[in-house]
Amino acid sequence: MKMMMNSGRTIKQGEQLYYKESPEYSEQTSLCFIHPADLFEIGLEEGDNVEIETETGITVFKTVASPEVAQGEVYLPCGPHANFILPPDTHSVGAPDFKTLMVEIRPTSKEVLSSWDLLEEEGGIRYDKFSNGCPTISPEGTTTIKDVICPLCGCLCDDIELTLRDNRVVECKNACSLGNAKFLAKNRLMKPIKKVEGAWEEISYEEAIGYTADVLLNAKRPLLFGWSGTHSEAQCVGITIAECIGGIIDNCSSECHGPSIMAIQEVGHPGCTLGQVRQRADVVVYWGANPLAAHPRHLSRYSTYSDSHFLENASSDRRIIVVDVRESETAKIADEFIQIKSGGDYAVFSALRAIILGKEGVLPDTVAGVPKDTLIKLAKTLLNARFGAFFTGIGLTQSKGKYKNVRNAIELIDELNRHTKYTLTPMRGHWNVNGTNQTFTFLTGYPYAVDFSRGVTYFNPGETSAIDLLAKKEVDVCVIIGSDPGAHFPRACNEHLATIPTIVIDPFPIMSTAVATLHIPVAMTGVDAEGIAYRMDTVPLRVQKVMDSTQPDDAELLRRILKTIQERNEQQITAHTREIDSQSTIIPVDDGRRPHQSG
Ligand SMILES: Nc1nc2c(c(=O)[nH]1)N[C@H]1C(S)=C(S)[C@@H](COP(=O)(O)OP(=O)(O)OC[C@H]3O[C@@H](n4cnc5c(=O)[nH]c(N)nc54)[C@H](O)[C@@H]3O)O[C@H]1N2
Ligand SMILES: Nc1nc2c(c(=O)[nH]1)N[C@H]1C(S)=C(S)[C@@H](COP(=O)(O)OP(=O)(O)OC[C@H]3O[C@@H](n4cnc5c(=O)[nH]c(N)nc54)[C@H](O)[C@@H]3O)O[C@H]1N2
Ligand code: SF4
Ligand SMILES: [Mo]
Repeated sequence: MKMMMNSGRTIKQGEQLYYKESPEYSEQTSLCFIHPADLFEIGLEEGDNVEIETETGITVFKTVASPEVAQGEVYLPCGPHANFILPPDTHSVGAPDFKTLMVEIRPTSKEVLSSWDLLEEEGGIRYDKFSNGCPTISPEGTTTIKDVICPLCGCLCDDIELTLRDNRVVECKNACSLGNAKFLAKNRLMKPIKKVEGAWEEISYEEAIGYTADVLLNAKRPLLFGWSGTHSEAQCVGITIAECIGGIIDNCSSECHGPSIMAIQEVGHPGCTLGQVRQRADVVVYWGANPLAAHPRHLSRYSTYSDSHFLENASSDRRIIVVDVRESETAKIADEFIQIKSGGDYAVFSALRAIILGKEGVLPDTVAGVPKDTLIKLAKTLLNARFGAFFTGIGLTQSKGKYKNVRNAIELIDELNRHTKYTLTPMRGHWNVNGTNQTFTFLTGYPYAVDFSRGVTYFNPGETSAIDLLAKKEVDVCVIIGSDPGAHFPRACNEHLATIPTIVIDPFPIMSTAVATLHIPVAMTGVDAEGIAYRMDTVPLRVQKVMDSTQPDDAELLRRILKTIQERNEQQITAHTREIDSQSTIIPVDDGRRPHQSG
């Protein structure tokens, strides 16, 4: 049966992000949420397996009956299983069709594969020698530290309380289950590991740094990708390396909220701080975002459940509206849920703009599955706000229309601002993905996908963005830092990563480790490393460390790689110059050849 695939966050998938080697992670990423009527039509019961096929791949998922999902659609958790069947085409924006892809679904008696199995099919080799080691050093006895910042999602909650004992975080208070799972994660990688003849061998940091510098120096089209999972000081060193080697540097926004940035570049950003939303907003709209699974404390700290300086009965006075293609967890607790057809956002924004302009007569009876009356009622609610806040998710940037959806959302905000006060904030995913856009922009002029190969910066999502470059096999060396394409990129990208020198810099063994030639472990920001991160509303916060580390942090490691590149580059230039000098004594300059052409 042909169905529409939508993929995204679930709370349980998120709880396993720092346990990707575990069977529980594979269990969570291989689920297929499907409407009971569709299950019946395929002739299956909940829990039976299905095979999902696209032009790119085929793999097995376990069904979960979910009346929340629209008939004719399936919802897959974000992870290696969904991406095993995902074509890498990004339609020139950098982000593939994570949320709108036609797939073929049929019953199967085959078993679900583990994430490691999938990565091995993509050309990788699993890493499963866990020592349960611990590179952190806590103070003697038991220590409790308050007001710690959670380095997981763009909310950067700053009220976490951690208890440390025996070099580990042993208790975590106030965080949601995602933050909690990250703070308590244990399987850190203890030493750099290198793939030698198909097996993993431990090597020294010095050797790892030398290898990285060498391959980067000799690369023709090196890509440095990730950066959302590290602090901004490290991002700045990374940009310097990219410039030094004439490489490309890209960050996770190219596959995430990059399209939101493209829209903002076109029509501006009516933003505000989260504090303003908390104190003033009486209408909050989550559009294509599901914070209960992806930013679990957003509602209690800034919207639905938070108190407010200016609203007397904040939780009852505030109206929460959710627009999604399925009845997500957040939709269930909203005052109003508008269910639209997949990819129908652009039309719905246009319809709302028309209504607000007094042109509702031009509208048909339904727009993208939403009755006209519902839209008129929604427009009234929006107009009646004293302060309205839109939070837009990747349901807009990764579905049909991509950046144009966000552009139209901003233009709706513009329209509403003729009548009352409205703002829009993208629900930035990683804890420092917004930081990547700040550092990239202030150092290079562009927010992501920056190509230094021309000697000046060049930015063209769809051409200089990571998924496009890898899928076209353009990259000959890749450094992955603070990101896990092994779990989150379409399979074609991983298949290419497995054929080139790929260096992973990450505190944990991750899915990308499988396709890497070298993995260098580092201290983890927010636990044993510190630095600046930018919250989703662009407020910079200093993420503190709570323990010392026996490993370098990202900034330090990258500085050492940069220094080695500069030294070896110097040596190569000196050797090259010496060669030219010696040849120029042999080759007469007046024979028409410039000395360096002979070298
Ligand atoms: N649990 C968990 N939390 C995370 C992460 C994680 O991996 N796991 N990752 C973090 C990251 S990187 C990010 S970017 C954020 C993302 O956070 P969100 O933006 O909330 O991301 P998703 O859950 O992928 O998608 C949001 C919603 O878009 C809906 N959607 C799909 N298609 C359409 C459409 O055509 N129109 C509309 N209006 N909606 C549509 C989906 O049904 C889904 O409910 O989460 C962050 N937090
Ligand atoms: N099917 C499907 N696929 C998707 C999506 C989808 O909706 N559906 N969403 C896409 C989106 S929006 C995104 S952003 C990506 C997910 O984006 P990824 O970047 O792949 O997300 P994570 O797996 O959380 O990777 C973060 C990494 O940072 C590491 N890390 C944590 N702290 C530190 C540190 O201090 N230093 C370093 N060096 N590393 C650190 C963690 O160990 C982890 O490996 O997935 C994309 N893929
Ligand atoms: S909402 Fe985000 S920042 Fe806050 S505790 Fe949860 S994961 Fe951490
Ligand atoms: Mo993201």
